[in-house]
Amino acid sequence: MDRTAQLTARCAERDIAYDPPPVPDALHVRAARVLEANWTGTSTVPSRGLYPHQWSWDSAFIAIGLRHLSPLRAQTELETLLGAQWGDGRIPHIVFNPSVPLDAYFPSPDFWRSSTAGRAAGAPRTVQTSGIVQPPVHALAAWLVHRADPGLSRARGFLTRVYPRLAAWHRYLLHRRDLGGGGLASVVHPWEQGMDNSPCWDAPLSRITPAPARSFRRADLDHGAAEDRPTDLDYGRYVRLATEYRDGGYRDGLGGGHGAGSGDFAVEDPSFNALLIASEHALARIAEELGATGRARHARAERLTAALIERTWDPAEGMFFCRDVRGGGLVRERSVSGLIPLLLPGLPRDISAALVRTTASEHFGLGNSTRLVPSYDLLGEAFDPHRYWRGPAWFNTSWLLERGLRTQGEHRRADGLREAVLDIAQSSDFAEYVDPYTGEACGATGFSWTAALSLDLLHSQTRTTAVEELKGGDRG
Ligand code: 9WN
Repeated sequence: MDRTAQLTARCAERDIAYDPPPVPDALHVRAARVLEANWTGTSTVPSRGLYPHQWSWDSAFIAIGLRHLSPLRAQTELETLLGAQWGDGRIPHIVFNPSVPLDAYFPSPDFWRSSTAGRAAGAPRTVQTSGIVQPPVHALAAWLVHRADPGLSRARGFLTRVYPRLAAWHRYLLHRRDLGGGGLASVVHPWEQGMDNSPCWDAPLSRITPAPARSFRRADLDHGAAEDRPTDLDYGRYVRLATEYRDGGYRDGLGGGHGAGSGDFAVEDPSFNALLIASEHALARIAEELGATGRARHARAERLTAALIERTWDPAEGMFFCRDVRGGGLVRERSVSGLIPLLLPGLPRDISAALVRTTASEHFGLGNSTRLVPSYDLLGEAFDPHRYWRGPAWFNTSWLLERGLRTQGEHRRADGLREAVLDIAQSSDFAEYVDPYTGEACGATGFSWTAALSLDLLHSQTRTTAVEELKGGDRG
């Protein structure tokens, strides 16, 4: 008989009710353990084996969950990342841990050579980083982390210190990365958007000559099954683009010379820009908390929402699509990226209703054929339920969709998605990604953002949304 049963029996003998102490939720305990195991002292690795450094958007998602365990650690997570910001405002997609052997991850610091090749762009001297970026979830994360413990945040001057860096980051994206000239930010490498081998990149990438396979050695295949990962051909193209960007001094813009930023691959992606808009709303709230006005930033967020609709919304398909800035035109591949604008409070009613219908349609199966929304169209020619971003469901996109459905008032659908996330996170041992039909684990387990975002859903009131927290007053 366990201790609770013994105490219950003893109390029953004396005719008194036994009121057991609150038992911490098993999911909470297990998720906290994952984040503890992946904590390095100043930041959290996405996964001990596969990704042994700090990643940019991973850290933002991780901080959003960590705030429920330790607001101080959540602040530190973001401050460590921002400490590696470049002079031109970019936040690098990887901050390398110098104590990790070079061959543990490819491309390693000696490939990126940030402190030399990135000198003109203001790369830091003392820390080695990559030279590309990832989606701007950071201001949103900083605001949510502040809200978890405003007293601690104010005492440490957290927002005062991060605000100028976050503002410079958004300036970089809005000015240096407006490669299409329509007000949106472009990504210049598939790794920048974070959904590395999404079928959305197939057409724009087909213009890139792959680097020879013998010129590099992949480290990811030491940890993951080849059939769950991008192909060698994909990697050849990733390496070519990154090499050219580096050899061009990580310069951005159309101006002459070589470099990915100057030409070959430039795409306006709906989720990258939706996250920029949500983060711009968050920056407005941060400015207000610091005693300034957030009006100009809220207005900019509204203008960006209008630009996103104008440049990437397809009313006939009820979907946002990527815009291939170099090839011209929309890339008509349905990716989960095109559903993420659900997060935006300023979305016109007809667009949000159509987007919800698409999420529940046979292409994504929310609430019917799938357990979690796939990364890519179930009916698409390239769909593969196990290959990375070509079909599997991911937990960061599930969290964004859950928050997005609530933003649009779709609480019943959001409740179902929340339940599925919590259930599958636990049963898959916090997998990196899962089969969207069965929830079977793929890639790494003990994956940090899976643990962090499950914690956030567990702790967040189901009727509030990340974006509501942006609009509401300070309840801290
Ligand atoms: C390249 C760390 C990162 C995530 C990305 C995911 C994967 C890297 C890789 O892992 O990308 O940045 O080596 O495959 O696609 O979204 O941030 O978890």
